Formats: sequence, structure tokens, C-alpha cells
Amino acid sequence: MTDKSPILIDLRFDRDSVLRALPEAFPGRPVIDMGDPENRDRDLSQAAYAVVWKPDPDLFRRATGLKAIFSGGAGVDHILSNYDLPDLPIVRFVDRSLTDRMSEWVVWQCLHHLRNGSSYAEQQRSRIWREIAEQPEARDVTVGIMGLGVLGADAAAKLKVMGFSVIGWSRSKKDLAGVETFDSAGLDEFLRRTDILVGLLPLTDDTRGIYDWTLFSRLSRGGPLGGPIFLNAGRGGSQNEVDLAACLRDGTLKAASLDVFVTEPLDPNNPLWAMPNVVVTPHAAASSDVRALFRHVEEQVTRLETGKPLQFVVDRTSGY
Ligand code: NDP
Ligand code: OXD
Repeated sequence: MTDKSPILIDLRFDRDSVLRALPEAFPGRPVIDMGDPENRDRDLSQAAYAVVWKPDPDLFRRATGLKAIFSGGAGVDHILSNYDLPDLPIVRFVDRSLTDRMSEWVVWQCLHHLRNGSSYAEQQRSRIWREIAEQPEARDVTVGIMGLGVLGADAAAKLKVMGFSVIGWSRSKKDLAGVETFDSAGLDEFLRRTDILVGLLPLTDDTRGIYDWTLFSRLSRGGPLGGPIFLNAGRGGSQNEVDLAACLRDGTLKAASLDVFVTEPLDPNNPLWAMPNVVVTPHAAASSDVRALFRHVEEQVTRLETGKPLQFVVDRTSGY
């Protein structure tokens, strides 16, 4: 017998990762795994907590006793925009493993474009031995990060270690060592200085479609990479994909690395797949480690049950 309140798990993640992590998670606490068909019609009214990623549309109507909702990822647009949510705290996933993974992706893609990754891969396919002579150094390149939250701030620090010059933009002005920062009002100046634009914004009413022709055409044009480059690992809903493809064709953008798309999975007929100046990764920049996610949820539940405030609670008004 246990007197711990039950926890609901409804994660549309790789099922094997969830099954591997569950046996050691939430010691002494009853777990209702919605991925198990046996739980399909179960009474959920006793569950106190829910850990979700794109959950069943009926979940919040059936789980009437919830005290807190935990997002399976750092982003919460997957629940805020699609469900009639109860008025409960929503906690997003913040964890070293996720942050490190995102910074790896950002640094990887910045280096890929700095060091002519696509051109050398193409040359290798044709067995061509030719050094591209004009090789700028990282210090010659300004990376501008849109979104200086948990992920943007860490990526900025790691890009600096690689030698890039880094600037950042966020709603409220930030103080980050060695990084010049801009607030909403400084967008023009920020874009004018940016050679590689990195999108790490959450998807909200204010950021939907923000990466469009108007924005791309304000990026630095005289930089050492021969044209501005766009990286997006925030949310696909923030990019106008018609404008993006047009800018990649007409040279407004030299290249892009895209981990997120308006519609995922990316349609096989989407032109972005076949563009030689585009790197596509399948929303894999920083997947949640399920064991780390369950540890984080356990920590937060313990805080709540011992009278401490929850951390990483979403501001429902701003949407992130
Ligand atoms: P945070 O909430 O910590 O940071 C969000 C940042 O965006 C803040 O700096 C915030 O500004 C800024 N911001 C939000 N709205 C605006 C706006 N309208 N104008 C200017 N700046 C704005 O989020 P994280 O860093 O943890 O994560 C960012 C996003 O990354 C997630 O929401 C998710 O969508 C995405 N993500 C993608 C993954 C992937 O695998 N591709 C994995 C994990 C996350 P301020 O600081 O002033 O509040
Ligand atoms: C997240 C994601 O939000 O993986 O964590 O997209």
C-alpha cells in the first residue's frame, strides 16, 4: 500500500524509451501509463499529476483531480494551443541533458556553415580534392540568437567558447557575460549585425510566423559567409515557410539548418528537403531524455508535497 498520489503518464514519445524508464521512476507512487491499452477506459479521477507530450484530447476532462501538469518537453505550445486546460500550474522540462543537446546542435550547425560542410560533402561525393581558400574564422562571424532563455543563454556561452562573436535578442533585456543583448525595441540593430541567425524562441501568438521575408531581408549582407544563414530549432510555427523557401532561392538567405517545421513530419514533397543549401534534421536537436524527465518530475512533485514552490512554471498569459 502507498499513500502517494497517482501520476499519469501520457507521452507520445518513442514507446521503448518510456517503457525502459518507467520501472525505476516514481518509487512508491502508483503510475497510470496511458500508453498501456489496459488503461484506456480507466477512471483517472484519482490522479494528482500528469506528465504529457501531445496527450489524448480527453485526458484533462477525465483527470479531474490533477494538481499540476508537467510538459514532457521544454516547449508547452503542444498543450496550451490544443486543449481546454484546467487552471493548474504547468511545469516545463528544464534539464542539463536537454540544454546540452540543444547547444550541441546549435554549435554543430554554426560550424557546419562556417567550415563549408555542405560544399565539402558535395565534393566528396564527386571525389574532388579542392580546398575552399576563403575560410573565415569563427571570430569573424556574428551569431545572433533570438530567444535568450535557458537554451539560448547556454548556446550563446558555448558558441563563445568556439570563438564566435555572439549577440542576442529577447523580450526583456538580458545581462550575459560577453554577449551584447537587445530587447524587443532593438530588433533592427540586432538583425543588421547578424551573420548567422539562430531561432530559439517558443511558439506564442507573438512569435508565430516571425521569421519571414521582412525579417530575413534585414540581416547583415556584407558578412564573411557570403550571405546570411538561418538556423531554427525553436518551433516551426515561427517560420513562414513560403518566404523561407523563396529567400533560400533568391539569395536573401545563403543557407539554413532547420530542425522544426510548421507541419511535422515534414511532407516528402516539401521543397525544403531537396534544397542543396538546407540541412534538415527531424525535430531531433534536443529530444527529452525520459529518465531525466521523470527525475525532474519527481523532484518537482516532492517540492510541491513538502510545501516548496514549483519551479519552471509557465506563464499562461505570455504563453511560455
Ligand atoms: P525559455 O522560456 O527559457 O526562453 C524563451 C526565450 O524566448 C526568452 O528569452 C524569452 O524572452 C524569449 N521570447 C519569448 N517570446 C518572445 C518575444 N515575443 N519576443 C522576444 N523574445 C521572446 O525557453 P527555452 O530556452 O527553454 O526553450 C525555447 C524553445 O525551444 C522552447 O519553447 C521550444 O519551443 C524549443 N525547443 C526545441 C527543441 C528541439 O528539439 N527542437 C527542444 C527543446 C525546446 P524573456 O527572457 O524576455 O522572457
Ligand atoms: C521540446 C521539444 O519542447 O523537444 O522539448 O521540442
